[in-house]
Amino acid sequence: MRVLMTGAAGHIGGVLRDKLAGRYDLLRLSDVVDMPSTGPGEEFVKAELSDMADVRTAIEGMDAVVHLGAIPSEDSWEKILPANIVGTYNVFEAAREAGARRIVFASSNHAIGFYRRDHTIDDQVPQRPDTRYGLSKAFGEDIGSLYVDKHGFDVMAMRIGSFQPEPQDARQLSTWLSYGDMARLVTTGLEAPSLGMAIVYGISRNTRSWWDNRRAFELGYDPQDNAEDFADRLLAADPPEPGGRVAHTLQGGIFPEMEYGGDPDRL
Ligand code: 15L
Repeated sequence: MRVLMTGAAGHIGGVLRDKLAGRYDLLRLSDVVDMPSTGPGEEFVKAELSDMADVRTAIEGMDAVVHLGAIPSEDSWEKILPANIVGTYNVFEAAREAGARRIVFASSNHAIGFYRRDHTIDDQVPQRPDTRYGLSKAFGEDIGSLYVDKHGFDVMAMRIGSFQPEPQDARQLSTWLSYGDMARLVTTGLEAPSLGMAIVYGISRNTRSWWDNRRAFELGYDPQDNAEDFADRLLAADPPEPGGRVAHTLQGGIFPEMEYGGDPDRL
């Protein structure tokens, strides 16, 4: 299998390069910035995702795409629109043209960030984006659905929680995704016989998860890490969030609170 990874110079891309080394026939890396070196089985194609010609060149000859390239947090509409929305459209459309019908898409928990923490949600709930960034991730899930239905794609949209070497705060006891489990989830998306439109949660096997990840488990995802292993140390340093604030009540944390600042009990 020949795999294109967009956004390969980012945090997730760097970890996946390391974990996936040698697993596929070719790992083609793309990013808008130059990458200093490539390893065995890798090649680099520079691409600005909002430029369709660049994306066509990057995707030529590929069987599958791991689409990570995006602005990775909340930003202005002027930045989110070309990078995350036009860029994601271009990746799907160029993949259709090239016959690369499997896409593993880095969605985010911010596509559903307005759900309350006392509400466990699964892959079937309506999206509740919490920012322009979250809206762009909801768009990526929706274009995935369109290309599955209309063009027979297999798509996995990973609603990634908090991708860190270790959980950093009390919220991440629920949202943490370890480096190893990220690689396990991406390889599930690339290698499961059939996906259809699979929405999964990008989290480790966290005891305090707010997300019912049965769809990922059905596909074969077998996470090995659990944020609970860090709970004692973390909670001693960072006591449980008290509620009363939007950021402490809703799943998206600080994101739904941005430009809102209202009463969490209205939600
Ligand atoms: C994300 O989607 C962001 O890329 C990351 O920076 C974190 O904010 C993460 O979500 C999170 O919710 O912890």
